[in-house]
Amino acid sequence: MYTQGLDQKGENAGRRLDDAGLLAAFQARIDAEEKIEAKDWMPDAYRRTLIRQISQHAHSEIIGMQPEGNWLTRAPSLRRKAILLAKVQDEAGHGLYLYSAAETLGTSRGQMVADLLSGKAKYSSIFNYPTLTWADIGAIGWLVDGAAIMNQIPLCRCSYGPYARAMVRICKEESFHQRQGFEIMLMLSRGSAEQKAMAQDALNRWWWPSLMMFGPGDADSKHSAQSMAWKIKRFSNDELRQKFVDVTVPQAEFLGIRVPDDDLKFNAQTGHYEFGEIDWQEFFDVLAGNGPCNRQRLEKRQRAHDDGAWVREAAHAYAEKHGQRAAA
Ligand code: BYC
Repeated sequence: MYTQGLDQKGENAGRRLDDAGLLAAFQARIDAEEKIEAKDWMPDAYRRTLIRQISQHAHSEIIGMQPEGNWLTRAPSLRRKAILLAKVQDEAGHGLYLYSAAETLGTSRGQMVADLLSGKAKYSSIFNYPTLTWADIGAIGWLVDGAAIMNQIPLCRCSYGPYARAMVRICKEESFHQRQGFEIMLMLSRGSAEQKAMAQDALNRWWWPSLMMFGPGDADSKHSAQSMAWKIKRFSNDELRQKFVDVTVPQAEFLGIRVPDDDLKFNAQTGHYEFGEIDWQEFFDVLAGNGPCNRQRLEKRQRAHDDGAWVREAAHAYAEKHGQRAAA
């Protein structure tokens, strides 16, 4: 491949070509829908953008285990417990594929975890809200995984190969997650008056934070234009949010529960639902670390990291022993 060829000729050969030429060749590959691979030349900003986005995505999967894990011991039946356990384990797996994809860009797992624990790296705003009732587990699967799929299916076509390939499997699993969430909501909404009220209350609390998952509005999204030119993102934040609303409102109607938005209405001319103003102040507060559960989430993650120190030490010792044996 052209850019791999550049790498093979060594750094100095690369330096002789001017940056503009390299950038133009890189963009031409993107425009031709070629996948960029780990050893290919790429602009530093492309590498940094991907490390930022993929590591934030990985952290979201790992922190996302907490609100759901909260209900593992209180799931209403053995069947529900087994399903939820499988889902939470899937999220851990997603985190691991994504950390691996980010590592191909030259960062290390240790560095990414350190950035998460120090508060430097972000994770999805949605996981800073509490899971107060069992219906929240249904709402997370239905809405949060539903929003995740809407955002992540286009990432299967992301220009960076390792990220795009990781997303294929993740999306298949998210699809199962979304359905299990919807099925919980269906059971509750067809159940007793108390169960239906619980489903409604969960929708009331999770609707707006789910819309915030797609990120700030396009006018305030500082990374979107460049990420779309690089085909990391294929749709803007607002486009994906609109698609999510259009798909999800009829599902709420099917469940017989009400989306908590007085301004929500279907526009027959555009074929889209119009919806009310998102409370962006709440979103930016959560991003700044002041959501209902930010501190709790990071403290718990830090404790788990400390408790796992012996596992990491044992793994290092084992790898070292094996390395010595192989060398001998
Ligand atoms: N939460 O310029 P923008 C899951 C930040 S996991 C927190 O639009 P971009 C699941 C953004 O990072 C779901 N921060 O950024 C797991 C940037 O800040 P910095 C996670 C947010 O990157 C377990 C600033 O705001 N999914 O589904 O172009 C159980 C400006 O934003 C958020 C992914 O990570 C947010 N919601 O677009 C169940 C998908 N939104 O870094 C489910 C991959 C924005 O400059 N990520 N920010 O300080 C993406 O697709 C994009 O990164 C985003 C944001 C659409 C999220």
